[in-house]
Amino acid sequence: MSAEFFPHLRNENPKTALVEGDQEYSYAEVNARIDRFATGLLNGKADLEEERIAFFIPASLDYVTVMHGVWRAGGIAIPLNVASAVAELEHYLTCASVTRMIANGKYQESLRELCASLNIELVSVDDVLADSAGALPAIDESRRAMMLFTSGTTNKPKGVVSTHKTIKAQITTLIDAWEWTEDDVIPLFLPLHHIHGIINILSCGLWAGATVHLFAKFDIPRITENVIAGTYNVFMAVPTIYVKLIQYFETIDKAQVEKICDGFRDMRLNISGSAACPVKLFKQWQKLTGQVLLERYGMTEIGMGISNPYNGERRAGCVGQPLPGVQCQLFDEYDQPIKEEALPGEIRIKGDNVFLEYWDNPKATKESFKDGWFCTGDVAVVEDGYYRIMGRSSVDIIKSGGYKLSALEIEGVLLTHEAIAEVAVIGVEDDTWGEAVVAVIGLKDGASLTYEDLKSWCTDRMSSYKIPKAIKIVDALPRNAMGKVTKPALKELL
Ligand code: MLC
Ligand code: AMP
Repeated sequence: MSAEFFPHLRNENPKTALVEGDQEYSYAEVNARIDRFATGLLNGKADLEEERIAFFIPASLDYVTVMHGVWRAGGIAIPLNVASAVAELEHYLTCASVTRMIANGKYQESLRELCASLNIELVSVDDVLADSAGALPAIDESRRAMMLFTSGTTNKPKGVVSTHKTIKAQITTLIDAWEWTEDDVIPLFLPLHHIHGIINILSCGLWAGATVHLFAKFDIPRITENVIAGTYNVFMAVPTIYVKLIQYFETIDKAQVEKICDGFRDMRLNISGSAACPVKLFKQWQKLTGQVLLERYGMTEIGMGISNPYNGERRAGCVGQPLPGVQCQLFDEYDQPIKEEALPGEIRIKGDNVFLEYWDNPKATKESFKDGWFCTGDVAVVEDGYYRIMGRSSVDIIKSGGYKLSALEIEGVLLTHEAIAEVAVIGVEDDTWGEAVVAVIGLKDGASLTYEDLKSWCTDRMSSYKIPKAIKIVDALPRNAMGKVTKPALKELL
């Protein structure tokens, strides 16, 4: 990879890059370890030639080592969700034709059977690390670098492939727009299989020469302790995190709340994104902490597209304006660009920030572009120069806790339950999660089902955030004259 990538990751740089528990790692240490890992991956080869290497590792030095090691050795990095049910992983591994899987300890154990059945080599980070760094290939930035899985309007998630150039564009745009510097210190508690955690926090932080504090999960007491100590000056999260912080404030004493809020007040920037930030939440956060949340809009396929300004008016309920280098245009249902304000249309995006392709799926790739524009499926309107997101064009996409979920994927799993004859999954507005997953179920003749039974049945089959939070048993799902289930009508049943 060229030296222009992650310029602070150098052997001579003593600055702290990562903090993990009470361990600190300098850029020099991280860099040397990445080189050793890349060397071990190559194991004598000159270049991995886009071999797909998956990893099942929580936020840690090892995660960073593997991601960058794969990049430097010429592979495609596939970070997997460590909160996935193992049953969910088979699709990712087969879809991407993964040949090697990196996982440590208990994570490795949980994958042993699956990897053996798919003929995937399962190794730990230590197994791969070479004793010293060897020669690494020069990687052209047009080459594929990363594959992230995203749910869509189809049953199974698709692999979104970005190149080194895509990743560079996504990172450098944000570094300029949000004025990242080496002095920044940021906590990272979001999952590391999505761009919010990977690009906006971890990669921007490391590219800028900042310090990133790694947490395996959103550990409110530890994170707020550091907020009080003034450790962080930047904070980025999904709206649910701000809701959970406010809920936490209601459970602790007032003096402590004030200290935490003062810690936030002293930061240079608080960002919300990945799902709509309700105006009520924006105002509550401002009242508590003095911070005017900077809301921005993005997507796995494009990185960040639209953002409120770092300097200037941050408008509640709006996502701001297209970021520099990102072309953004609203289109009507006849594929005509909308030139006037106040008329809603689909957001379409062009620019170096846009992904290359859906892996092994030329049909889906082709269908998602029109005249070179990537069609996001999100509907927005421009008002007084600012974009406001109105929703998605598909009811089958649910955003819950910042996760994009496919109703069809969840329905597909639920339909394998022996008691369920038919099912429709919908997202229902929820103060904490944005939307909560609800399943409307028709049972087989003579069958019965309790919510608790279904929840425990789901636990081995899907990640916790996909499990329906409520079910409604009906005699038959409402259908229109064409015999199709009408999801909006379902909401009225609840
Ligand atoms: C978890 N639970 C949910 C839930 N998720 N309940 C309803 N809806 C959900 N979505 C339940 C669990 O089942 C469990 O219940 C309890 O909450 C605690 O689970 P947990 O996993 O410990 O939850 P928590 O750690 O509090 O998770 C909340 C969260 C997490 C906000 C930290 O959802 C999260 O990390 N979200 C961020 C996802 C993200 O990064 N998205 C960005 C995608 S990129 P019980 O009953 O078992 O106790 C993107 C592009 C862009 O969107 O623009 O950025
Ligand atoms: P993902 O595919 O998981 O990357 O999720 C991307 C989707 O999240 C977008 O297509 C939007 O629907 C949604 N999203 C991201 N940011 C915002 C925001 N600020 N407001 C509303 N929706 C958002």
